[in-house]
Amino acid sequence: MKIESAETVVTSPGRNFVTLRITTTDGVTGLGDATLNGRELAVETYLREHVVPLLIGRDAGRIEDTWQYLYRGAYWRRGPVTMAAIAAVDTALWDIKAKVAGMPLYQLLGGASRAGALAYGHASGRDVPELLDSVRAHLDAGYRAIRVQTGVPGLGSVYGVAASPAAAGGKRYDYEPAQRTALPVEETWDTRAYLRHVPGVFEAVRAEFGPELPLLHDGHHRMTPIQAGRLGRDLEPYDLFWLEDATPGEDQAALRLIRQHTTTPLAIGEVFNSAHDYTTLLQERLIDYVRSAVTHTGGITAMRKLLDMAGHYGAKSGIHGPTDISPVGMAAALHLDLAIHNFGIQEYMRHSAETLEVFHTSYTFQDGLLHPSDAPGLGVVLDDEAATRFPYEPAYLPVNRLTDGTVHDW
Ligand code: EZ4
Ligand code: CO
Repeated sequence: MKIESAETVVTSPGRNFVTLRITTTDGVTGLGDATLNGRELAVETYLREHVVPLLIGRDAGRIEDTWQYLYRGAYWRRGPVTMAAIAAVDTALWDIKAKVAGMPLYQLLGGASRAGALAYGHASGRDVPELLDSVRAHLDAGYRAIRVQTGVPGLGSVYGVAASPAAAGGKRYDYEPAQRTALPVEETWDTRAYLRHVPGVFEAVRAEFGPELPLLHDGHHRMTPIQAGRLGRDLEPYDLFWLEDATPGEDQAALRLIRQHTTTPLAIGEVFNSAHDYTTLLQERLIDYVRSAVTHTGGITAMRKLLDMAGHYGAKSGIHGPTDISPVGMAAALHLDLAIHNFGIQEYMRHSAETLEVFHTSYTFQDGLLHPSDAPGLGVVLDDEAATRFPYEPAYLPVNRLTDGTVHDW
């Protein structure tokens, strides 16, 4: 069975998505997610100009060989654009292989290791009362683990905190985490104000919801290692499931310093795109959870290897699953979540109704657990007619500056 054609589909049902569809000579189709938030067209061009011509006529069953051909053959290694493009090809070929086998993909990955994947949702509020309402709404929606983010007194909008519809001045994220603007929105940041505020927020959440509910927090790369060590220590009484992206992750040695100061579990890696980004972190046991996305890390093939490597060092999965991972990328994550031994948790921000008009999903969310379903392949269908109704619109993630104007991590 050979690859007869491959095409990219760019659509914006509430937010931008890039999808690759591969069709075989037998008429079997497979989908892969290639969405890179704010840089969508770079991946689409890379695929269309440099990858699709290489795929035509290849044996659709040779997934590992195709992965190595695209990775080693390009000479230029790694990087989010390249690895998202390879991920899309790899995921589409796994979708095809599982459809041909008549099985859900997780069966080809070794079968189910659990009933479903524990999911966490994003609760947020500009202040504590709004946050507590958001946590309650997530519990009512079935979530059994919750990420907690709040606004910081003295600062305006903070990334990761949903602005209410009432928020004025065009600052409202119409589809967080990106905004449909020709230029990125700029936000202001003050780490000392944040560090003073966050422990009290967790105190309030624990007081309201008790000790059992798993709570997570995302630092979004904004702290120095010593600041992160202090926050981790200050949060120890509230027993976090994890503190995510405390510092910019490419500085792997920074995690040593954080580890020396706190027993709060650490998660990192949503901006990584290769297992090589984790070697120090895993070998020295500096992290507890691996946050890579299937979409940005070379697909099912590369994620399976990365997660197996993490398992050898006692680390678990926490696959990235914001709404800028398409339903195709989410389904791919869920098949891995079900199959691997060292599953930790799955991020799950629900996609909008518009997104689900374009991507028909079969995965389920029940009693806090996600399941990829037993549909053959990934279990996602792309509706071309619906996709054309939502053309691409430029949209960007925000940029962060300190109060004196200095550009900062966010
Ligand atoms: O900011 O996916 O943990 N999840 C996150 C996400 C990321 C976005 C960036 O595109 O931090 O919301
Ligand atoms: Co994050």
